[in-house]
Formats: sequence, structure tokens, C-alpha cells
Amino acid sequence: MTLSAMRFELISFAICPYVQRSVITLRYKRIDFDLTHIDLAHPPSWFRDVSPLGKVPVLRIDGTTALFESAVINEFIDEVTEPRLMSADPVERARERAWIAHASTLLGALYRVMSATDRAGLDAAAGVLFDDIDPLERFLEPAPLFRGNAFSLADAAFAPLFLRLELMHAARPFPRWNDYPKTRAWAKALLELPAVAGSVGPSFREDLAASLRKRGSLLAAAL
Ligand SMILES: N[C@@H](CCC(=O)N[C@@H](CS)C(=O)NCC(=O)O)C(=O)O
Repeated sequence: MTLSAMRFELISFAICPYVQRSVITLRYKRIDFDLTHIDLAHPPSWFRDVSPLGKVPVLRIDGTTALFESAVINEFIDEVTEPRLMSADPVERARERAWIAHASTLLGALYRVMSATDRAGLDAAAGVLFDDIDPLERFLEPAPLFRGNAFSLADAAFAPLFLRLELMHAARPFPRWNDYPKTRAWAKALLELPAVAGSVGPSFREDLAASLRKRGSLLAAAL
């Protein structure tokens, strides 16, 4: 299979942050791809055949091979296309993977914040989220991105989190988000990148609010 022959199709759910990681990676690398949206509540019958865990994203290659798990999909895209977005140094690469895994933990924590249906639940979930954001401020030196000026897969992994967090913060401020100037500067630099800014559709905010409203989320009304 030669690189130039590969045709990519990303199976997506419109507001999924994990899909967005791969959209960002493909856009940053200027790789053509098809984006196929499905309704996760009523997935098409073919979806179970291509997604072993029933989750998006799935990357279909040439209409046949299907890959799942956003971090794995992104590393695959990175291995087969240029410019490479992971460090050439194995130690640095391992460090990047560890922070990418932490970004997934943070997305889970943010999901619980966004889904909280009462004040006590929201405060508890926000406490967990910001306890998990704390290590970013203490251990990372984004300048302005994860790896200086070089965009990396760690940036692609964190950008969907920062997008949602900044949206929520603008609607209903989280005092602790103001305690992380380095992390927020990183978020700002990332959200300004065209590959990130264009990685969600124009109705993203409304779609997110509608999805949260369906779950009885306290924050939905603020969005
Ligand atoms: N670890 C997975 C998480 C993907 C994930 O949870 N996707 C959600 C949508 S944002 C999903 O497909 N949920 C459907 C389900 O859990 O049944 C990844 O990084 O790709």
C-alpha cells in the first residue's frame, strides 16, 4: 500500500472531541479525507462491523481496513504522512504519549462537568477536572505549543479539551481556570491555529448545547 494511494474516511459524531483530534491532525497535514457523520444513538448497521467498541472515531483506509482509538489513529496518520508530528527522540515520544493519555483522562473529567445536572455534582466534577489540570501547569512549559513552535500530536490531543473548556468558561466562569496562565496561553495559541479553528462546524456550539440539554446538564442553559 503506497501512501499516495491511501484514501481516508473518518467516521464521526459531530461533537465528539476524540474525532476532533483526528480532524485536527488531518487538517494540519493538509491530507484529503471524507468525514462521515453518524448518529451514535442510532448507528447505521455497518457501524458495528467497522467499530469493534461501537465508538467513534474510526478511520477507514481505502474503504476496507478500519482503525479505532483516536490516539492510535493519530499515530498511524502521523507515521504514513508528512510532516511528522511526534518527536524523533524515543524518550520525548514516550513523554508525548503519556500526556496524550492524560488528555483523554481530562476529556472524561470535562464530560462529567458538562453533564452535571445539579450544583453539587457540577462543583464536585469541576474539582476533579481542575485537580487533573494542575499537573499541566506544573510540569509543562508550552512555548507556545507543547513542543515549542512545532505542532505535535499532543497539541492535537489537547485542543478539543481546551475548545470546550474555554467555551464553558466564557458562558459560566470556572474560577480555577484563571489559576493556570501557562496552560491557558497554550490553549489560546492552539485555538488560534487554522487547523484547530476549522476542525468543528459552524453549528458546534449549538449542537453541543442541544446535546447537553438532552442530558439535563446544568451548563447547557449558559452555553
Ligand atoms: N478512547 C476512545 C474514546 C472514543 C469515545 O468515547 N467516543 C464516543 C463519542 S465522543 C463514543 O463513540 N461513544 C459511543 C459509546 O460509548 O457507545 C478514543 O480515544 O477514540
